[in-house]
Amino acid sequence: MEHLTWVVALWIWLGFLASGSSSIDGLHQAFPVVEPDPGHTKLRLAREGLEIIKRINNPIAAVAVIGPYRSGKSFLLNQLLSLSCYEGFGVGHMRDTKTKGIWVWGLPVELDIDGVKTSVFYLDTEGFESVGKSNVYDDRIFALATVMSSVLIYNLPETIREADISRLSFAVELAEEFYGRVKGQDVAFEPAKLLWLIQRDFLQGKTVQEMVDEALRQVPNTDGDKNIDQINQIRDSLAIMGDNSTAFSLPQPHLQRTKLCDMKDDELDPTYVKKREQLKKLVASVIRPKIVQGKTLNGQEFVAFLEQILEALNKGEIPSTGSLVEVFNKKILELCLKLYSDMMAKVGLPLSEQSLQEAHEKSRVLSMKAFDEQHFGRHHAKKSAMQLEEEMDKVYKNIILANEYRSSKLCESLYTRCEDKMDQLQVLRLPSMAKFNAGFLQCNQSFEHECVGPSKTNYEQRMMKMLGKSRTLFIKEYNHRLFNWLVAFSLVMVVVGRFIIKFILIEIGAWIMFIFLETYTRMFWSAETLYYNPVWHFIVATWETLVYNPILDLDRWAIPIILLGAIFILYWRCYGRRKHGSLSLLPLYSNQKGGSTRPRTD
Ligand SMILES: Nc1nc2c(ncn2[C@@H]2O[C@H](COP(=O)(O)OP(=O)(O)O)[C@@H](O)[C@H]2O)c(=O)[nH]1
Ligand SMILES: [Mg+2]
Repeated sequence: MEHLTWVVALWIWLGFLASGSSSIDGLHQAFPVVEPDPGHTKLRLAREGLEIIKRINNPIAAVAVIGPYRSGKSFLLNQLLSLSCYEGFGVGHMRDTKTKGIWVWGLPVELDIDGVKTSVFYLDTEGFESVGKSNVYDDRIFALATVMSSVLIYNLPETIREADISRLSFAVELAEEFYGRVKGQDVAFEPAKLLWLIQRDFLQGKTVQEMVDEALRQVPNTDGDKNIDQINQIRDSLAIMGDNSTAFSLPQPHLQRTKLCDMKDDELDPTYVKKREQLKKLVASVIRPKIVQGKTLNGQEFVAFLEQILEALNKGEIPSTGSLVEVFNKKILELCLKLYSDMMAKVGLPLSEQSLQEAHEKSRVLSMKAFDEQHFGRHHAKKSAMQLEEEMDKVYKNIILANEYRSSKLCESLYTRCEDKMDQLQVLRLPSMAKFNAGFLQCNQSFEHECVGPSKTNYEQRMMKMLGKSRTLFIKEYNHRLFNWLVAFSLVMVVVGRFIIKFILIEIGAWIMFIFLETYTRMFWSAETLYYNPVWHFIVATWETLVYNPILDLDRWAIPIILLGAIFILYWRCYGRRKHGSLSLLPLYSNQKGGSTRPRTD
């Protein structure tokens, strides 16, 4: 039994070892990271290389070697990684397939950089000046290597030529765009440190630094040649980048270049081996983890960064710093747009057009200021700024629409409220001009005060029309109803004079009034003459004082009061008079039975 356990344990251990070594073995090769698309003008990501990078959790740094085709880039990388040509990157004379796109060595070198464990990837690139491909493609590879690496080794087989200088203009532009960002803010990404590597001994007594300096020195341009002028400008910028660039020379490893791959270190030129080791140390000393927007990147993030950059570089005809600037400003742009939208969301709608415009201006200026403080790119940020303006305008247009909608909703409801109120005032039981006017005024004022926004003018006009109509109608009805009330009043007084108070003068007065109203005014006076008559005004004034007074709203209380009055009179008639007798001061109708006003004693 014990024996069996041992066998199982050994078997598991062996299995573990095998799987471990196979995973290392699996990585002990180069993988494509970026490859050309079928048209061989643009680049696309290669899944295998990205998978390798994604697995890394440490901060990542990359060393990329660029340079002309067949300048010994792959060989150099193998030397830096201590790999033979058979295991490392494919070296020109050995394999038919040349390096296409960008490749990565599967096993990163782990370095301790300022106490941070960093995984350094080595990248091999397709060389330029290769025939049959567009220049734009070369530029894309060059641009991508420049952006993604922390150390960019520019491998030169001979001396520095003008073409090399102008090719570096992209790196210069990048450094200019992204490096000089407003103080205290994150840089989009630090430009790679440039390492001029001059292979072979072409130096003719000069040090390599002298050679670089000479190459970067301005050349006289007496004819004002545009091309020379441009290259002189790049020279200037490269010289400003001085801090960021180092020069280094490597002698020939051996004279027999085709046999290089079969040679061990002790067969190679000892100076070469020594210098190569120095170069390794130099690379290790200058390399820093890639920092993007203030943060180091792990494998996943590095791949995401790569995707972003590649998309930007593939955009348009030629790879440009402008499109990179756009990529980095995208997030800032979104944040600033959000800032604008948030500020505008706080503005309570509806608002008058002018106030809305003012709020828009204020928010726009603030978010533009925020963008100016944070954006990347010195010269190319204008496009992003314009885009932000456009986006804000779009949001503003929607807010304008929302404002119009809210304003019309609000004014509509106020209008309807007023209309209802006016309708109510029309049907008052006891019509009162003062009451109507007060309602009218209140309606008008509350509308004027509360209805705001673009719909105001429109509704104001409708409101005026409605109020005007309502008023005319009311006045017409008012006089008419008051007249009717007067007629009714005269009749009531007839009844009161005859049956209740039994005072003949009142009855006669009431009859005269009734006849006057019903015959004379109708026959000889038009409604206008009647209603413009001072007596009518007096009647109106009395009526108004009665009906619309601050103590009692007669419109509401008239019926209860009349009922009460009737009850009281009835009571007085049936009970009170029996007790106290009637007043004898007034000429009353004589009692038919007793003929006297004597109080009854029974
Ligand atoms: N003479 C000489 N040949 C080299 C040197 N480095 C590489 N080679 C050879 O140049 C050829 C192209 O090398 P390779 O690394 O494939 O160049 P790549 O196209 O830039 O990657 C191969 O035959 C290498 O053996 C060097 O420093 N001196
Ligand atoms: Mg190669």
